[in-house]
Amino acid sequence: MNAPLSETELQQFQEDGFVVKRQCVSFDSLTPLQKTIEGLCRMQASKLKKFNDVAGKNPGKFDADRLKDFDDLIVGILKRDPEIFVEADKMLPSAPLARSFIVSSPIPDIAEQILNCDKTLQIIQGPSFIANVPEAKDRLYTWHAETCWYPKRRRFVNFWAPAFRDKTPDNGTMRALKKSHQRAWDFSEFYGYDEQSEGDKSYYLQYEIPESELEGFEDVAIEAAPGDLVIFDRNLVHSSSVNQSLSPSYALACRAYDFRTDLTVSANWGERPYGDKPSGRAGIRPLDLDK
Ligand SMILES: O=C(O)CCC(=O)C(=O)O
Ligand SMILES: [Fe+2]
Repeated sequence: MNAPLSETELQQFQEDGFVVKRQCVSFDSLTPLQKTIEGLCRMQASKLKKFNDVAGKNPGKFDADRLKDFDDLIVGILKRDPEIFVEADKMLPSAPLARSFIVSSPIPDIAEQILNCDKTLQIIQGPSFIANVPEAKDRLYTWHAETCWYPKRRRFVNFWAPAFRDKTPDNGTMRALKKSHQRAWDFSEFYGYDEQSEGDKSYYLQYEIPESELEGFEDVAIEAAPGDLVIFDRNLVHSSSVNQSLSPSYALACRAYDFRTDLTVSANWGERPYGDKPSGRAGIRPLDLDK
């Protein structure tokens, strides 16, 4: 295997907890992935009468000049019936062109280099498709680390790639706290994003590391373009940010696991002793004293 990350990139990943590898994902695999996402979303929408207006369009006709059509489809579905999108996103990793996207990307080679785990033993989750809609907060994450979501997994690495348009500090990019991967993090659990949405189950579940614990870290808003790949440590503290532009922005997220040292025989990477249980969970709320 040729080492896909240079010495400098690897060192940056190890020291900062993340690195952006520029222009290493081919557009030849991003375009079919976009068609797949569009196709799955239209297929889902076609099952509901209320989506007659969007479902009829031919997904095969997509091209980059029609990004606006793609935006309208995704935003329309998310605003009117997010479950349609959520289920399409669950289908995505099993779609053949999404598998090709992973296989033709440098993700397995980078995972081999970082985890020292041969590709025959890697398990790759994703891609999942993250849409950040202007001004919407229901699909955003507050400060968290992936270790809190995958507590039974000891060795894995995260990948995040802008899809179909640039990610900028303005349009809802990922933020990362430099060098925050060097310690373990505790967290509080709640649904919502801010004070107004606290407890609202139509918002994401958060495993939030309170801001009061995060003082002193350098906060980096990732600036990246389609083709770039962000590689980040399982312990790195990161968050979404509100999209203040007029167009949605998109990202693809994947994780590569080495299951060899895990203390479980389960294939479910998301196995966790806590979660989203209806009872016995007193005090599920943000614990940030500033809020
Ligand atoms: O893109 C985002 O909004 C957050 C992404 C994230 O938390 C992740 O990929 O782990
Ligand atoms: Fe995350």
